[in-house]
Amino acid sequence: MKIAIMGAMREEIDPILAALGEYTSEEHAGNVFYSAQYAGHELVIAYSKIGKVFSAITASVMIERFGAQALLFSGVAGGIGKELKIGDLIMASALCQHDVDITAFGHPYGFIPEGSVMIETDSDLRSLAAEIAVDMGVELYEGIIATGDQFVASSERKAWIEKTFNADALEMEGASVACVCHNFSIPFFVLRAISDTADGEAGIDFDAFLQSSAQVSAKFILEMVKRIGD
Ligand code: 4EZ
Repeated sequence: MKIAIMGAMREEIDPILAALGEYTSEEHAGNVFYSAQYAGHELVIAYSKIGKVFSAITASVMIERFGAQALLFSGVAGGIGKELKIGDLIMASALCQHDVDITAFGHPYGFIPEGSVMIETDSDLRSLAAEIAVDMGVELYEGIIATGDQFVASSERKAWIEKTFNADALEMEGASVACVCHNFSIPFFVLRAISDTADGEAGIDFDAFLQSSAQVSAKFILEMVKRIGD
């Protein structure tokens, strides 16, 4: 099976490339796409750059040009719920765009006509992840991830996102990648390790924990690749 692994930042895919050792690379549409064989699968790996637009381009290219049949996102996120600590893993049950606002027309926050506020991730990939978490002896949270083109570093904005979408974590690419995969009917999975808690300290924490949390997420994603199709 051809599996896409994507991150937003170089730091989010570097641990994956390091684990693979050997890969080829090819430039297209402003990204570098790495190809490798791993655990009996063909992989295409890339980081998109930050935000919904860049991540939508990258996911689309992975599917349309590279023939990805499933997509796994690995990266870091800001934690919302009190139980989520820096370094903890959360998989998205569903994702939404917290910065979409056409409420002037009576629509709910996050809604775009002919779309839906929430897009669910693939339930088979979620079940597989839950099994792997047990086997690895790591705690894996599951919840709603809210995406927007903002680095959230404010308790007020964070509280609004939690209240409005019942979200557990927030980041800047998940929902756009979900939208692409949903529209191409490609099963997808979004995993994030917490790098900060999206409050006044978020910038400082993010810089301090980006690498270590990205590594936690990448390690788990590689375990998933090993067990896809078992
Ligand atoms: C976006 N990613 C952060 C990119 C930050 C700095 C140059 C994840 C993330 C995040 N996104 C971690 N913490 C976040 C937060 N508090 N708000 C938004 O996906 C780029």
